[in-house]
Amino acid sequence: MTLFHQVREKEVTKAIVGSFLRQFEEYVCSDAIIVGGGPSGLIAGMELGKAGHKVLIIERNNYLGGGFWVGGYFMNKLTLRAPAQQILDELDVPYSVASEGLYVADAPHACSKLIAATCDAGVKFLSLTLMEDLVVRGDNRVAGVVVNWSPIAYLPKEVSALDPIPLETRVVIDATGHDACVARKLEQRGMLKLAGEGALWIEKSEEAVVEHTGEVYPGLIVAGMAVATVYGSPRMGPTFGAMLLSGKRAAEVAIGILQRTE
Ligand code: 48F
Repeated sequence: MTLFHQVREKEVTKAIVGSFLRQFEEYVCSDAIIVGGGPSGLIAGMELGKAGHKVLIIERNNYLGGGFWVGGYFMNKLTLRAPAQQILDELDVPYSVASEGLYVADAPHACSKLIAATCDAGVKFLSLTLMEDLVVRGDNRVAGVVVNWSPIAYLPKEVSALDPIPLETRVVIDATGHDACVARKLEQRGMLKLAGEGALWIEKSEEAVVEHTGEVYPGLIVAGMAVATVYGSPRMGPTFGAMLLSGKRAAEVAIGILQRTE
């Protein structure tokens, strides 16, 4: 008599491979692909998932959460200004009042709740997956992303010449943070001009990020710090309210596009 049910090794491997491949095949085509699993990308995915859309988040790291795990200076504390604490309430994340209109939460608690809520909304993930390029057809509309395994980027050139694969979607959200990697791909081809983010100024930055969150090119929405890089607004430092509100706005814009293009 053993504690666990008897299962052979080959069954374990088949369960992993089968489950991954079934999901991968299903998400070769989706309603929305979000590149970047940081706070803005996760919130955008959660809202799109809750609205019933088929969403895939592409994340180059082997973990989700981006800068939301560590907060400022690796101190594992997140600050948010009102009214963004309402999103912590929605996620059931505890926080304390630091001063009037300023709130502090434990980063691991907030990040793990946000990831769980995004999973609960039905969003799927491809981690250790790098967005290498975009699919843009003759109608000048972003229609998908081109991905490869992240470790490919760290291999010597002689062995890294492995073709990536394309995934089709109806709308792409660039939530890659300060690098704005997706928008950058369009800039490299002269299809978009990125202003580059300005020096740190929290109040101005948060307002500007939320205000400018939207479609920058047909089929491509920018969210989170990628917005500052595209529009040249100040960087914001260790405060996260605008990331959450920007993610929500990105989802609203995406839902509008999905309704228009049905
Ligand atoms: O950097 P990140 O957390 O972006 P965000 O949602 O939030 C920014 C804040 O964390 C913070 C800040 C404001 O308080 O200044 O920095 O805008 O998450 C971006 C995610 O995108 C992934 C990256 O690993 C990270 O998890 N990423 C970046 N480039 C790629 C990518 C790529 N080419 N392919 C796949 N994932």
